[in-house]
Amino acid sequence: MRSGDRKDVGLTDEATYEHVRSLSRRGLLRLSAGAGAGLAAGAGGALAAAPAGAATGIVKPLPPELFIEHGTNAEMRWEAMRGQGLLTPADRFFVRNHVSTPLIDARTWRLRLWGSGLRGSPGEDGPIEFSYDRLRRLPAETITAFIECTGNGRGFYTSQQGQQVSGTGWRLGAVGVARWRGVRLSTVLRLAGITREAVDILPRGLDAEYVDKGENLGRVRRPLPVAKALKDVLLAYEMNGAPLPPDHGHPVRLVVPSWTGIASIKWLGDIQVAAEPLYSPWNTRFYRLFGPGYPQEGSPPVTRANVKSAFELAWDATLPAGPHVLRGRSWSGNGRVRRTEVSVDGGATWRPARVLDRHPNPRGWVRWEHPWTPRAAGRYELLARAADETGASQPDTAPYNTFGYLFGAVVRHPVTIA
Ligand SMILES: Nc1nc2c(c(=O)[nH]1)N[C@H]1C(S)=C(S)[C@@H](COP(=O)(O)O)O[C@H]1N2
Ligand SMILES: [Mo]
Repeated sequence: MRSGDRKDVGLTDEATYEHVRSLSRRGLLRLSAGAGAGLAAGAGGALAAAPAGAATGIVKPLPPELFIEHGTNAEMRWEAMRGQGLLTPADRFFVRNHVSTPLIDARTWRLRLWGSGLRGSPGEDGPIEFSYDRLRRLPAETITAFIECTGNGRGFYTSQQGQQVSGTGWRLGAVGVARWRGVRLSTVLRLAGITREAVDILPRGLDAEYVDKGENLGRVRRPLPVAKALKDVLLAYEMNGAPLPPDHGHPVRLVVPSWTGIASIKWLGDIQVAAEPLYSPWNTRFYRLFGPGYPQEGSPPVTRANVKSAFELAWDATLPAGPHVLRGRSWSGNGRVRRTEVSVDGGATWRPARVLDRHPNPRGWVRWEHPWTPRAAGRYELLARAADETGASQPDTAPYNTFGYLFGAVVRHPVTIA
């Protein structure tokens, strides 16, 4: 479907998103009586308990030189990207699990689409199901895109700004770039008979129900506006040329380019397609900005990732004296990174870094380097700050929000010259 059908008037920015949702809410209230059968769809595949890493629930090995464990999550150490190409290999890609990695058999797995925003295919009654084989026979597309947790960098609210926030205290390693291959979500939505009245979809994972402080919130699911769903979202079954690994959503996950990681639902089981706005704890209670300066119900749901930069260097690294080439990467959910600057003196002076990627991928990251010959032994703070094609750049401090989302400020990276 051409996105023109639904006038793609920047529906992917938060304010417009919220506006359109409230309009359709008003228009559709009268239609939604009796729409309470919302959670009718069951699990779409056989589940087995993963022989997961003892405490984390993550299947792949988490060698300490590549990862920092945080409860059920694992953060990539940035020195693990040094010497790598554009992509983050799956063996070091961060994992963010609300619960734990399920093992799903692709042969019995089904993706089910249902809801008031579908007309249904001719001759089909009720929900429409796609097997793994059927998805793989549909036209395939490959994209290179980052996935980044909304809370990436959260730890710096506390360590750099002295603020208390709740959530995993990531440094900058909750991001990775991969080559994803799959079917466009728009292809599948069209085959399922999406109507012009559809406003939101609700993709839901097959991982176990998420219990938050004793309260069962059900399976991980987060509404996505139809405009974004039809624009550039992929139902991915491959990562970097291999079948999706269990921890990253096998057999099929969403990849929602440029938006923060929670949109990219893993272990996809079903997708509700609705002619009315949809809600779940993941777009009401979480993944909005709360705190002073925000309304009681929070900001509109977080959508795009913000601008960030990281050095491919251990945290608190000790380096020998002598000439070095500092390397790093910058990325933004707003589009292409235009420039990155580096400071080796704690932010007193800045020099442009040399960007290595001639044609930056607006959904990926750019690599850059900066030669550095420290004058003396001792402690240094290295800083990198980027600006993207919209002019957005990295401030000295990140505006506070209670969950510590979207830490976009310049990170002060300590190193010692021996
Ligand atoms: N089903 C399901 N999907 C999910 C999650 C989850 O816990 N369950 N976590 C989300 C979050 S918060 C992030 S940041 C990304 C992380 O993707 P990755 O583990 O492949 O890096 O997956 C998203 N999709
Ligand atoms: Mo996340």
